Amino acid sequence: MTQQTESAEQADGEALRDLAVAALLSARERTTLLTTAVDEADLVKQHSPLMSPLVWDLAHIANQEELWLLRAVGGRPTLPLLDPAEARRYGHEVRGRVLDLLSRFKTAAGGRPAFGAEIAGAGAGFAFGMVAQHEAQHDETMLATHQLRSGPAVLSAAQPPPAPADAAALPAEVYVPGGPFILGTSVEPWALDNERPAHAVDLPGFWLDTTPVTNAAYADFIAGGGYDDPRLWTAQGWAHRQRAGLTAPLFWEWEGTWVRRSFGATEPVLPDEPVMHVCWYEADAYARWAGRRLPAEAEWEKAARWDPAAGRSRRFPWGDEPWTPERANLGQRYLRPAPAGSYPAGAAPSGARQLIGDVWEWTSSDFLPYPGFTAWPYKEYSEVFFGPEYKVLRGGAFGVAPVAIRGTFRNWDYPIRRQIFAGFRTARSAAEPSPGPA
Ligand code: AVJ
Ligand code: FE
Repeated sequence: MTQQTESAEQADGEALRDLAVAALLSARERTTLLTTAVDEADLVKQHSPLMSPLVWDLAHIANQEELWLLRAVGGRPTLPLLDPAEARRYGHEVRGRVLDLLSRFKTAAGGRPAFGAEIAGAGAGFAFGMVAQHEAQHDETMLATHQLRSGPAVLSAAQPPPAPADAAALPAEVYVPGGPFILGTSVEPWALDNERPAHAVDLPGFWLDTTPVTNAAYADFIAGGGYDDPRLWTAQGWAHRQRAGLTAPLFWEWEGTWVRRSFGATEPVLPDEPVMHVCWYEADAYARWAGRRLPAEAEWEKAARWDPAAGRSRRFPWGDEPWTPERANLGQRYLRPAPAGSYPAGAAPSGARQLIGDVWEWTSSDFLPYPGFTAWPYKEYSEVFFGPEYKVLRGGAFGVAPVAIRGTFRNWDYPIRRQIFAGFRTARSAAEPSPGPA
């Protein structure tokens, strides 16, 4: 076996500093928009028992930034409940001091920044990358709060372009050959603790859907009685389906045809758009109905990162270069996923599309530590969540900022969760490449 490697495109300290500044400013721009699109009463209101008021996210973002960038890592001050004006003032003050700190940044000997928390194998400046990702994650959480609130639309965005000409002719599935590959990373500078360390995993060959499962395909599952057949569901899934009265994705309504609520507007369900707002149990039942299964997390990452020709794992499906708007639907530029088959420039070597962006993808895997995991910089980021009660999601959605997603990124949630921007694709095992069903 040849030595497997992961690509190590280590940016130098100055470049990472500039990336941190850009990611912090971009996240704050989005935070500001999400918290000024509604009035003050709306900011302090709890729109759903599932979500905090938006003002909580606002103050929490500033509090984490102060804790990790302006104080020594350690004691966590309790956050007083702030009103919107206080929360804004606090965020502004913390950010001013952080930008001041970054502007006084000096590159230390060896090209490493002179400050910032160190993590084994990662460059310094990690704390800044972590804080930028944290704010971006809460921007996605706040977007989910916006989707749950009632009342007229307050957010607007352009429509994603129609699917490219070749989308209709794409094969339904792509083959990912068997063999070992490198899962996780030890070189990605801002990879979080749960993505580390890089390690070899040997997988049998498998087939994976070329694109996420569409609304049209999911509507067939509903029309075919998928919600009424307990044989398609796990025991826990069926119990949940019964208890919660699930009959369709969250936000869907039947009005002689399927319509859905999207950020305050009611619209037809678009047939070729990836399905979203389904829980893990629904995704798992659909896959069984289709005679398939959810991909394991390692399968998803192999399909997204492994370059068989080069014998190494890429940072992203398209290669090692950073995201560009042609490569994936990220950053809340559109407030919906793009049609299935979009983003040919973001395709993986296997030919799979839209692995990054559009919708989070449920995997069959529980959220567990990789061999050699070390909690960093605090156990509450990942470690306290490891275990069978959480399922792993991969790839990020249209609401995720580019700084907060990469081929190794791991998200997790309860299998009943539906308000997140999650869909899925399906897989099947196969030892040898052979034509899949039409
Ligand atoms: C990684 C999305 C599960 O929102 O609970 C935000 C990210 N951690 N603040 C979450 C996070 C701390 C986390 N998820
Ligand atoms: Fe947080």
